[in-house]
Order: sequence, then structure tokens, then C-alpha cells
Amino acid sequence: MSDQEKRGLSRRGFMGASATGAAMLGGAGGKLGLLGGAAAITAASSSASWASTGDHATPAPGELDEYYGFWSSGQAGEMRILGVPSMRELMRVPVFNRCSATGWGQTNESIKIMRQDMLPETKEYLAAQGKIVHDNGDLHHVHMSFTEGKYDGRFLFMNDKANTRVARIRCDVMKPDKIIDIPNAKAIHGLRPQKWPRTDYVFCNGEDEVPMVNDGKILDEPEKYVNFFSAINADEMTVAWQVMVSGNLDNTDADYEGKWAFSTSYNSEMGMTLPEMMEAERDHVVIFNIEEIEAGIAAGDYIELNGVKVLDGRKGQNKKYTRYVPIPNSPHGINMAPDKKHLCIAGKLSPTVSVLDVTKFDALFESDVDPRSVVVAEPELGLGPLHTCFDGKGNCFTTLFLDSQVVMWNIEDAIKLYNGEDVDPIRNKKDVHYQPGHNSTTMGETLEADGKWYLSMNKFSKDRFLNTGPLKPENEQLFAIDGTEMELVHDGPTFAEPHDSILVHRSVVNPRNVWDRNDPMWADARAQAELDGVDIDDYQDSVIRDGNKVRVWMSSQAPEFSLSDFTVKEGDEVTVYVTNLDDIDDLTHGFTLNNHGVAMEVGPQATASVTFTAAKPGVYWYYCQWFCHALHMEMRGRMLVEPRNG
Ligand code: K7E
Ligand code: CUA
Repeated sequence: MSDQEKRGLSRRGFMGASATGAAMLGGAGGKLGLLGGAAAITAASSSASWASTGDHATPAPGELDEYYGFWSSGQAGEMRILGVPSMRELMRVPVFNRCSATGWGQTNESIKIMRQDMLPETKEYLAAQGKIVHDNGDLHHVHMSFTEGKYDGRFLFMNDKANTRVARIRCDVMKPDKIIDIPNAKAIHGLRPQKWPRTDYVFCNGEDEVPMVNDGKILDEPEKYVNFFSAINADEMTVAWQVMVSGNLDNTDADYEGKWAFSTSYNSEMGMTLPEMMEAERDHVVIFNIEEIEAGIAAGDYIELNGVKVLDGRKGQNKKYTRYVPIPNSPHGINMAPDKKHLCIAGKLSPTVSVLDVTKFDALFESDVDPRSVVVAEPELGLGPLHTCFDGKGNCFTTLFLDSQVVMWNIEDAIKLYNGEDVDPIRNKKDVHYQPGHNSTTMGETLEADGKWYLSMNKFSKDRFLNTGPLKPENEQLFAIDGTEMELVHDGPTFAEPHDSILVHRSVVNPRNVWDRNDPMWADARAQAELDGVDIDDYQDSVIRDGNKVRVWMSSQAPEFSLSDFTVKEGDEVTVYVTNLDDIDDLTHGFTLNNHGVAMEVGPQATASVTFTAAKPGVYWYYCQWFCHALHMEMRGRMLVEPRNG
């Protein structure tokens, strides 16, 4: 927490400013400050209904958080890492975006990851724009790989709705190692890893429907449009298979037995305009039968479309690949409870959450039972339910977008109510500010849901913070949920636009402190070094000319580059390779070349490279842009560009 936050950051909630400051100081010595008995916030406000009594202090300066938070960033295209419960932002990991600080999207190593699984049509399109990679993305959903229903700390997977991609981040270095284009589908939205027995598949939804062969021969004939559900082989990061479906797929999840994946779908009408899309009272959730789909593939019951095996699971096909369960009304969030049995589907335009019993799904595929027979509860919770998360004790937390509230409710009581008993499943309602979308609980989408913290990711902050002009930040609020009351402990702004997050216990995540010299990230550089007779694991200062191409090999050791200058000719294609020989934690160097639009991060023990065209003749300084030493400013050198015909 910043001092400003501790002192009470808004006129709405945190009036107990002076008491809070004292309490925070008092709590500084306690283990993580979590149980130290210090009040984080003493709220007193006429307009806030979530007034806190305060048993939860968040970590004091220097203390580590108990949880990693992995955040999407929406249209910013990156993934973010936060510490929870402090809500300190620890890192931004560029994925689908171009990053000035790290050179992501510019270094040869990142471009390789962005291009190696790019579809030929994307390459063609980009080439026509004079580009080699997309520099934007819309990252909504970040999820970790599972082994037996628990996070296993290997990978994080995420979607790009803007350019129909899926990325994987290696948790050992917190950098992407795979970014793949998904053929056929358009606008990958919902994404979840298989939970059981391990993440063999990552499931993802194509949100927008298009003609099955989208080559311009079919245009304004919506009745011929289809949508694609994709299963990605998580180890290989290739598309294992796709299923054609009816309706726009929204969010997705998987069960704890490895039998099912399921997706919410709005616009079952397949309408093209808003009135058309809103027509039906009920849309549906699509249930995917993994075993039947795999059998269908083995039996050859598919067409091959752009190199992918595509099965037909559209409504009315009545094959054993899919079933459609009617759900009111434009369902959005779909979340599997850690009780392994109940699936919660938020109604969005309906005030209900539909609870499906996944143990009843077999019957759906075996006989002609009413698809709605799998619904075991449908409590009315409030307006605009979007997403649900769990405390592992039978309770759910559902965001109410329109009511600007979170509602805590109990699954068993909701089932009793559905069966006619006179019980109220609602345990608690809290105002949040304002309009919450996703939410998450600590370990809440795993069998280890621990019910400690609840996060509300709110789409609007309105008047909650100092005015930043017409574009306002969003707002995130963290609640302690391990007491009887939900207690607000953090309220702070965030930049565009975190959709979703997962809160992962730190025992699961163990990144390296320095790179392994043999990391595959710079395998290409290593191979080229061998050809050039350069030892990239050691001091290096070679300049190798190869026609109009020049390869500059240098190493860095604080506070010096091994080359204080190198000479090229006007118009040369220059590749600069920098190996950071420092092997101390946190000793990152950089390479920025003046007036060439070139900058990159070189982490401890890493090799990074960048290719550019040498500009007009002259002297150009390069420098290290990551502060590394008292003589960091002096860590620089000159590129001397000779006239081509001089
Ligand atoms: Cu609800 Cu894209 Cu997960 Cu946003 S989606 S809220
Ligand atoms: Cu090296 Cu700054």
C-alpha cells in the first residue's frame, strides 16, 4: 500500500485515516502483517455499506505477499503480476503487445516466438502492412496449468481476442515461449486449461461467427456462419481439434474429472444486430464430451480445415460430441466449483446463476432426457451476474455488474431452494465501486480453494480517484473472506483493463533469479555464434561482416559493454547480440541505440539480440537503459556509420 492508500484514499470510504496510519506501523513486525491484529483500514462513511472493522493488515514494506496474482490487462495486451494481499504491482510481462522497456516485439528472440506459429495468412497480411508482428492484443483470461486439479506452477495460458491468438508463459522465467494463431475461429475469448488428470488441453472459445471457409465467397449470409471451439495441445501448443458449434461462445471451463469442457454461449439466435441477438429468452451452455470427441477423431469423423481436424457439434446434429443446455439469458461467466460437482453459470441479462450438476451430464449423452434436467439450482441473486468464484467451503461469490455488488451465496442452500425448501441462499451482499466484471478468490479455481481473499475487478472508478481526464482508471478491491463478514482491505486504481485474475499461493510458483545460459530462448543466437566462431558464454567483442549484413557480438558486465564502439556502413543490416555476463540477482542491462528505435532488456546471464538498418552516416551512441551500477550512465558506446560509397 502506498502512503496515500494507507491514509485513506477516497472521500467515499476511508475516513479513518489517522487511525489507519498508526495501525499500519503497529502491524509492521508481524508475520506478513496478516495476523498481527493491525487494522488496515478503519472505514467510517455514510455512503459505504462495507464499513470495515479491520482485522486484516496487508504486508508492511519489505514483507512478502502470500499469493501471486496473475492479471490480464485487456487491451493493453500484457500479463501483470501482483502481490496479494498487498496488491502491489510487481511486474508487467509483455505478451501480445510491443514493449519499449524490454524490447518485446522487437528483439529477434521475441519476434521468433511471435512468428514461429503464425498462420501464413497473418504473415501475408502483416507483410502488406510493412509489419512483421502484430503490436496489439486483447488479453482477457490468464490461467495456470493443472495437475490433478491443482496448480502445478509450470505454465500460464492466455488468450488474445483482438488477433485470435493463444499464448503460453513459462513460469520459470515469466516470459512467453509460445504464441499461436488459431485457425478458423475468430476472436478467441474464454480460455481454460484442462484440470484433470493434467493440462493436456487448453480449451478456448471463438467468439465471433464467420463462414466456415471465410474466403469472401460467403458474406452476408449469417445462416451459413459457424463458430469454433478449440482444444489446444498444451505441451506442443498446437491445435489438437476443433468443434463447430451454434451460437457465440463466450466463457469456458472444464471439470475435475477430465470428462467435460463447457462454454457459455450468447446469441443462440445467431443474430447480426443487437435486437436479433437479444430475441431469445434463453441461450445455452454447450457441453463438450472429450472422450466422444477423441473417439470421433480416431474414427475419422471430421473435416480438415486449414490443417485442423474439425468435428461437427452444431445444434441439431445430435452427435455425441456436444449437448446444448438452455440457460437464461445471454449467460456469461462459467465456473466449476471445487466440490467437483457444481458448475455455476452467470445469467448476465437474467438475475440468476444456473447451477448444473456435472455428474448428471453422462445421462444427457446417453438418452433423450430433458437437457434442463442437469440444472439443480437457479437462485435469483441480483442484476447482471457475470462471474463466480469459490471459497472451498461451499460458498460462491458472484459479481453483479448492474447492481455494483458482490453477492456471497451458498450452493447447498440454493439447491434446497430450487427443491422447494424455504431457505435463503444469500449470505452477504457488498457494494463495490463500480460495475464488477471478473472476480477471483485465492486458489479458488482449484481443489485447494482456501477462502482467504476475494478480489473484485471493477470496470469503472468514476469519482473514486483524482480526475485523470476523460479516460479514467478502473478500480480493484480486495476483501478478506476468512471471517464471518467480507472485509474490504484494499481499494485502488488500475490501468486498462484487467478482466480476470488468478490468485496463486506462492509455494506453487518458483521462478529463477538469473537465466540459465543454455536457455532455449536464444538458441538461434547460439547457433549463429557457433557459425561465427564466437563463444557466447564468455567475453565477446566480434564484428562480423557478411555482405550487407553485420553481426556485432558483445558482452556486458557492469558498468561496461565489451565494445566501446563498432563501425558499420550506411544501410547495413546490423544485428547486435548482447550477452549479459553478470550473474547477480536483479542485474539487468539493456541496449538502446539512439535514433534507431532500438531498445532491449538483457537479463542476468541472458543473450538478447536486435536487428535494424544503420541510418545515415554519423556517430550514434548506444547505452544501457536498465539502471545497473553507479556508473550506469557511463555504460555506453558508439556506433560509427560510414558513408556507403565513402
Ligand atoms: Cu467477463 Cu472477456 Cu472474462 Cu471481461 S470477460 S468481464
Ligand atoms: Cu548496464 Cu545500466
